Amino acid sequence: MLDKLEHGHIHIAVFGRVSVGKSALVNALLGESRFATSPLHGETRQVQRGQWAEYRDGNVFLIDTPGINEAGGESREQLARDVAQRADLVLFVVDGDLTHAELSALRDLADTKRPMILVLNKADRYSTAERQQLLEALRRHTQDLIGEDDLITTAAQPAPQWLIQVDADGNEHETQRQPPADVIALKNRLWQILEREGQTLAALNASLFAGDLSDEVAARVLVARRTLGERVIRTWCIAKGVAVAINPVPIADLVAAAVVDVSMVVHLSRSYGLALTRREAGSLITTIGTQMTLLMGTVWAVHFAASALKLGTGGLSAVVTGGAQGAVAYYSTYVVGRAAERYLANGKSWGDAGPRLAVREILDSLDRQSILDQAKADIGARLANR
Ligand SMILES: Nc1nc2c(ncn2[C@@H]2O[C@H](COP(=O)(O)OP(=O)(O)O)[C@@H](O)[C@H]2O)c(=O)[nH]1
Ligand SMILES: [Mg+2]
Repeated sequence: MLDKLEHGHIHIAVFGRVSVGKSALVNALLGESRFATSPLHGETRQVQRGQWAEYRDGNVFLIDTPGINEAGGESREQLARDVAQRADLVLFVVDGDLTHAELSALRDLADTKRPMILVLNKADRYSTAERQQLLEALRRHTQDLIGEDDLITTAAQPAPQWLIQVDADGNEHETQRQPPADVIALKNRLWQILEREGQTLAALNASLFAGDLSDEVAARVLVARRTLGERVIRTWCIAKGVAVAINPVPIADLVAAAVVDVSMVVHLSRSYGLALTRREAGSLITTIGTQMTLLMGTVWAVHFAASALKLGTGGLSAVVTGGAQGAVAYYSTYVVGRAAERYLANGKSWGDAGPRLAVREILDSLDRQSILDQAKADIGARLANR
């Protein structure tokens, strides 16, 4: 069930003329140079015999395409068809007003009813006034094809700037500065479209959405993560509660408990785009567990006493004790999950206050009795199903 929740792949493809910056754009979205870009100086516009290239980021697949050229209408149509077939979402990239070839390809793609964003790249090459004019022209030419919010400007790989500095002795030094890429508006729009298409859960563990989003979008990403997080935690809690309830050997309870908690934290970390190894998850749980033992020693004492009791008695009473013990196990996993989630939401940090305060706040915010009741009901329902 958890795997299902996570799956649902999203394919995002770039489409456009050769050298408008498709590969650069995909790199900028990923924040790393995954695809080769090629500076084509002057008028040498030979068609790159580039291959389709694909990179997986969580459940999001970014697809780079070789690019269309001005001639060869047939191959252009073929490429448009192929892209539409493979992509759930198309980024149509241009670096100026539309050429005839681009407009006709845009029409072909629009016909396939895929969500499409028209990206005006190389924004750094234009002054503000020029950019405004270009956007107006693009809007006019694509009125019936592209929604108003789906026209976005980017600077995927802005041209380097030369700075001339004069030192104390009057010597000139030339230094080169690489301005950062600007694709934030595009990322924000991407998230909005995925949200609209109901694909946020699948998009969550893509590092694409881990970083520099607008505050508003970042807040919505966080809410989507919480929803997923709560579901992940609840499911693992039930798994652990049931495992403990039906397991007659106390030492095995403890081993199962550790395995389940580690799996849960690893799963949570992936949905936060901050994948932890099992070892890291284990040490995070140790930290949380230490604070829990300090703060609610009695609950743990009950847990272990019940564990011991279960070994001594048999039959029906074991099941009853097992149920209660399972509920306690469920509760402890719930607290571990919530604490781990807070640590992840905070960018893998406890913040200044440290783990002690975080765990205390979580314990204070939870209604223990209602969680234990919920646990008994959930575990009871699963046991009845067997
Ligand atoms: N000035 C400027 N140049 C860019 C930008 N994006 C890409 N380029 C340059 O455009 C050229 C072609 O880029 P590339 O990504 O290989 O284009 P593709 O053929 O569409 O994949 C490269 O020299 C890039 O450095 C940008 O935002 N601003
Ligand atoms: Mg390319």
